[in-house]
Amino acid sequence: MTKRALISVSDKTGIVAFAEKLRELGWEIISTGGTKTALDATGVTTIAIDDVTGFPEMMDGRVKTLHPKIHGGLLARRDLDTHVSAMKNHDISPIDLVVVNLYPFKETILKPNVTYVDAVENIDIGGPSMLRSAAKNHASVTVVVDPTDYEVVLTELAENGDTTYDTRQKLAAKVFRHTAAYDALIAEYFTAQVGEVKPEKLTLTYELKQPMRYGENPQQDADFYEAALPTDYSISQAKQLNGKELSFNNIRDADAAIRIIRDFSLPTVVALKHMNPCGIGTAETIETAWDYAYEADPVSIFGGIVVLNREVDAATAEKMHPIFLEIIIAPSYSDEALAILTNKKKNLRILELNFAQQKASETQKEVTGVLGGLLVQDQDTTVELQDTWEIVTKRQPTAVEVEALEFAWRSVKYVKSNGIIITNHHQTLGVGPGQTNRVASVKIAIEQAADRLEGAVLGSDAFFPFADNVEEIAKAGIKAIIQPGGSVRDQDAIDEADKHGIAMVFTGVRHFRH
Ligand code: 93A
Repeated sequence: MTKRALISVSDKTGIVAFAEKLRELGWEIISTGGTKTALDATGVTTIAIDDVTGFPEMMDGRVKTLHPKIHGGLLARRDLDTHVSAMKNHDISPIDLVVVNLYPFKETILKPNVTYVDAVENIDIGGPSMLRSAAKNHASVTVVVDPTDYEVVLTELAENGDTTYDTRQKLAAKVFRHTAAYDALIAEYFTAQVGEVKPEKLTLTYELKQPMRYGENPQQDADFYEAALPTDYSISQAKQLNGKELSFNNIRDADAAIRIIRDFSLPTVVALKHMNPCGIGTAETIETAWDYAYEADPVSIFGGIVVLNREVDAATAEKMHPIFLEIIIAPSYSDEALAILTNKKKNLRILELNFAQQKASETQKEVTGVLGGLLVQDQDTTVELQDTWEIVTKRQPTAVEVEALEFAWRSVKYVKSNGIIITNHHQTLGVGPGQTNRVASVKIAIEQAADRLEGAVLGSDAFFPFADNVEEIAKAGIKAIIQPGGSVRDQDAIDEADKHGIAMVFTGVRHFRH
């Protein structure tokens, strides 16, 4: 019996060549309006869908293939007499191959001025139905949703007259992934439209962006998936101008760095290692900001990630060039700067990022994997105003100290907990990240800031559980502290600060980062 294919595609890439070959192999082709027009124009003979269903395409194409003559032909089990006789009784012919790709819903909602009506109209119903019918019946039916699979199907048909079961099963799995993701995106869009904040099912869609050589360690396989609707201010959207492919650790570090710098509007440079900032500098010019960030810790920056929030100029590039860095990220680079940075550094990863979308990136949910689940939270992007600060000690901070405390508070937010930072008003001086007790973090930060403690202030991401922290801070000669407060022993810390003439500010906001 003559084999029949149904072709109905929005993305018409490669479809003519595919259909021509199919005809050469003796197949009949049924097709829908636009697809038929495209094929007919090139001389490929096809059967109109109306001639199969006995109905015209109607309601602006909303109903064209949704018919028992189509779905019966796709779903009927060829190995069951009852199904075969049902086909016979109702004059249904089997369909052995389905080639469908769907209305471009994602492309439609990405259009700048898309209307709700247009988005809804681009929800494909008939296409996914055919894909799902064919995929369910993959025992007998071949289903192709991706033009890159045309070749393997044609090869098998040419060689054996049919596809292998193995191929059909793989194609069916791909179809269910495809329709699931298609629906998930529609669900995401609708959920956002109705403003549902805690949907009972989470339908996030991610697409394979980059298979990686390995994960956090060489023994771990890894891949990079990007959100179907990524924000511009994200590592997956950054343009790589130079260097090796980003690794798993690169991507995480780069992501951490671009989050930190969002909190700084003046020319700022953030240097980062292993998810912790190791140097942050703010100045009138990006060149001086680089100096500050570099001098903050010239040891840790080695092999680090550097993000700058202004165009990189030649002078800054000259200073960065001798330092071994893994990644540089900036909104732009002057031609001269790029030439300097890439000179003899073919491995240095240089990324260009759209900083205009910084704010938009803040609304995206933060997703953390745990065994058996996902934790979803807002990003820690609370706007904090100085007028909500409470000065809890006898001594008030000086104006210069207030400026430094403000810088410290912004900088400590992304230090891993327990996080301690020592800064002046434009530069970090000591970072104490990730210790299992707070006093250990204090000691690390003090040791690093060492001979630069004159006029320095200290920030702590969470309250001091004991006064011992303040004792250590006093010993170092630091005169101003900023921390959330909220411990049952707050008074002990305040008393200790008063004893040493230290000014202490409570912000009331905690910034754990684990
Ligand atoms: O509007 S639909 O949901 N109703 C249908 O019955 C139907 N059948 C096929 N969309 C339908 N399609 C889709 O039309 C296919 O998935 C494909 O994307 C598109 C091809 O239309 P044309 O051949 O007219 O360009």
